[in-house]
Parts: sequence; structure tokens; C-alpha cells
Amino acid sequence: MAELCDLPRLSEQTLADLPATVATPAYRLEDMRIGIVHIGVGAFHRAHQAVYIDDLLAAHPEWAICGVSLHSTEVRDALRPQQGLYTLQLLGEQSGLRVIGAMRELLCARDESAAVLARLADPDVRLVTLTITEKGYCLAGQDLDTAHPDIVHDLAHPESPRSAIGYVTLGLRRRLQLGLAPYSVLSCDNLADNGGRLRGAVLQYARRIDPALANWIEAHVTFPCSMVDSITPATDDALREHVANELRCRDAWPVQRETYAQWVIEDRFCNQRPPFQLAGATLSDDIAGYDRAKLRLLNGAHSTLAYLGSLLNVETVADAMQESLLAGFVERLMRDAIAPAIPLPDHLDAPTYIDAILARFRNPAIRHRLAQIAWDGSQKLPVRLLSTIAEALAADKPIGDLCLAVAAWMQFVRRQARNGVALVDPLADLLATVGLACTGDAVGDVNAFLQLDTVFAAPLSRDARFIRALQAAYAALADGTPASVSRTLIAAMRPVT
Ligand code: CS2
Repeated sequence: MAELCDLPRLSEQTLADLPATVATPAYRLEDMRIGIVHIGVGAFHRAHQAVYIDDLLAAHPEWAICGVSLHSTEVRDALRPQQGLYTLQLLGEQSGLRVIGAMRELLCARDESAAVLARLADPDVRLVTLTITEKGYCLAGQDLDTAHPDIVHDLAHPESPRSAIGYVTLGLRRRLQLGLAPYSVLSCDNLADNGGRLRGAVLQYARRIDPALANWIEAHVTFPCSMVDSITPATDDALREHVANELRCRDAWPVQRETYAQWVIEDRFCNQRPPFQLAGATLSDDIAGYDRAKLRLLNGAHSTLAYLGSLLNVETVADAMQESLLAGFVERLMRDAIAPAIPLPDHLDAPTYIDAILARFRNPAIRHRLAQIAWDGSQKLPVRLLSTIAEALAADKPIGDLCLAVAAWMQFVRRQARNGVALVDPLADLLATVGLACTGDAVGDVNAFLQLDTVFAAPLSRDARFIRALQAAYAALADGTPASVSRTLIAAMRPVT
């Protein structure tokens, strides 16, 4: 293959010359009009929501996207020379390459704040969507974390914000000042009640800077909830090379995802919405059930695989599913510990849903690194595992397997600290200190982790049954070496006689 740098860059000019096997936008780029501002232009958004929108644009050109990164200039700088075009690879599909054109503008708020605010105040923009990950919401429990450095900054300088909450609110303030209708604000992150939490955070913030604005938001702005699902491994060199080979063009930032995708959206918009249903999304008035099933079963199992699998030195989800003990444990966790403990929607057949998730995890075409899933454990654990534990305890159901997953996270934190490997986590420094101080004594170590009250909230963190089960699981994992983890899994999976 030619050197990557010798190839022409993917762009409007090279679009027409792409091989016929590569799907290209079914519309003229210049006819598109921006109707959505999306905050957080990571791979997930570009592989998921942007693709749904791309499917709609030929018939509904008024819903193109302006993609905004809050801090990093990387995506903008990679995609602007390509006029926002990028390639999507659907994993496991022969001819799964497609160029997406939905992102008609890319901005970085850090150095283009005025342009971002102009877009937010553009009457054609009727929807703001977000994928900013759990930590981007700046929450402490259910409330806005007013001690969060970005929120402290934004409260002091509301006209030049740093956080997503600050931008969403300032955009609404501009619209109120200009006499414009507001936009709806749609969270697409893996958080339970994501719209409700975002609304709460925006209102708490707005109340402090401008009570009249808060009242207007409360009365006129909607924050629908949504559930998003599609496994999206991070972009790697193998993908870049494959795309270059197939396109005979260089794409600075292609993305990849599994074929399966689901988007369930609460139908509560205050200023029109794209006809999402025409692109295969589901509009629903009650998405809590979908949300719970996905976050607790899929994401809960993912995090379990990530921590136990990393301790076993396994690299990807598909590899972890080849480890029969680990795969058996995770399957049992989903079927016997999670599904019975949580209320699931009537229309959902739990065994079938779990079968489908396990098949997705086993898909060898998806190289989804456990290290990627292990990121931000302090933010993910409460949503994915701890809420299930609380519900299982309330229903007097067993929590041993769930606690093994949580203890695996603790052992993972401890191992990374011992090996001097920095965690990717907003609490990385604190966790490194806790991890380094671990002695291997289950009572002392678990107690130190339980002091992290943004992860382990009361009353769960004080529940004696939880503490006992966690200590037992942590002690079973001993020093967290692969041998100890295997021994623990063997013991856990031994049939009860
Ligand atoms: C994963 C998710 O990285 C992670 O934490 O659990 O990104 C997961 O792949 C998606 O939620 C699947 O929809």
C-alpha cells in the first residue's frame, strides 16, 4: 500500500472518485442547513447519532449538525480539512464502509467560543444534543457539583463558560434575550434519566446566574431522555490503514462500530425535532425501562469484563468471552443477579435480550479493548453496578457476584497504582492515592474505597450486608494476580452441592 501521507485527503473533491463499494452521502453537501448543535464530537457520536441524522438529510436537509468540542481541537483540526467528511466502518460487514456528511460544521469552543454561541443563538438550530460522558455533567449525586472547577469558573464567568452546562445555559440565555424560541436539549450519554439529570443541572446553574432565565427554562425548555446503544471501539491504526486502502484516500479520523445500533428517544421536544423514526430510532414516552435494561445488563457486564478481564491480562471483550470461566461468570451475573433484581419493561424478554448482548460481546470482528471500557470507573460504577446492588438488597436478593465485579475494580485501581500506571478517570489522583495505600487487608482497603462518597453514596455505603460481601469478594481476589482471579472464578462457578 502507498504511504498514508502520499494519498489525497478525503474531501468534497475526492468524494466523487471513491470506489463504488464505498457509500457516500445521498445529498448535496451544499444544500444542507444546520439544525442541530452537538456537544462532544467523539467517536461515539460520529458513529451513532450522526449516522441516524445522515440517513435523514436527503429528505430533511434542515437537520445537519454543527459538531462542537469543548476543549480539544483535535477532531476539528482533523475533520475541517475534510469539510467534515469522515468514514464509518461497520464491523463484520464485507462492504461496510460509508462516508458520513452530516457534520457540516466543526468548532472548538476553547478558541471559537463566539462562533459556538452564534450557532446556539441561530433560530434554525432547534436541537442541542450531547455526548460528553458521565463526567461531563458535573454532577455530585443527583445535584450539580458546585465545587467542580469548571462550574466554579462558569458561575464566576457565565458569559465565557467552559462546561457543557455553561454553554447550554448561555445559549438559552441568548435566545431569551433575542426573543427566540428555545432549543430542546437531548442527552445521549449512558446515564440513567440522562435528560432529567441534565435538566436538573442546567436549572440549578441557571438559578444561580439568572433566576428569570431559570424560570423561562423551567417553563419552556424540554430535556428528553434517550438511550443509546452501539459498541464503538476507539479508532486505531488498523482502521486508518484499512480505510485508506479501500478509499485510496486518507481520512484523518475514521470511526468504527458494530452493525447493531439502537436509539430510543423520549418524544418531548419544545421546538420541532428531526423525524428520528424514519432513520430507525424509536420514539417513546417511557424510556426508563429501556435505559435500565441497557445500562445494567450491557454496561454492567461490560465493566465487569473490563476489570476482571484486565486483572487476567486479557485485551479485548471478544478475548474475554473466550475465557470460559470469565464468560460463564458474566453470563450468570446477567441472568441470575442483574435481570431478577431490576424492573424490566414488559415488552422485553430478558433471556433473549441477554443472549443478544452475549453474541455481540463474542463478535470476533469487534476489537473492543477492555482498557477503553475500564476508563472512568468512578463515574460508571454507580450507574452500572451499584444501583443494581441497592435494588437487589432491597429485594433481599444475592449480591455476591455483583460485589465481585466492584471488588475487581478496586483491585484494578490498586494494581494500576502499584505499577505506576495512571488511570483515565476524573478521580485518577485520588484513586492512585487510595490504591497505593492498599495493604491487601480487605477490611482496611475496602473501607478506604468506601470513603469515596461520590462513588459510594449512603445508604448503600453503610449497609453492613454490602460491606461484608465486598470485603469477602476483595479478600477472595487476594493480590489481584491472574492466578488469584482464576482461583476466585473457579470457586465462584463451582456448583453448589
Ligand atoms: C462501554 C460502552 O466504554 C464503555 O464503558 O460499556 O461504551 C458500550 O460499548 C456502549 O454503551 C454500548 O452501547
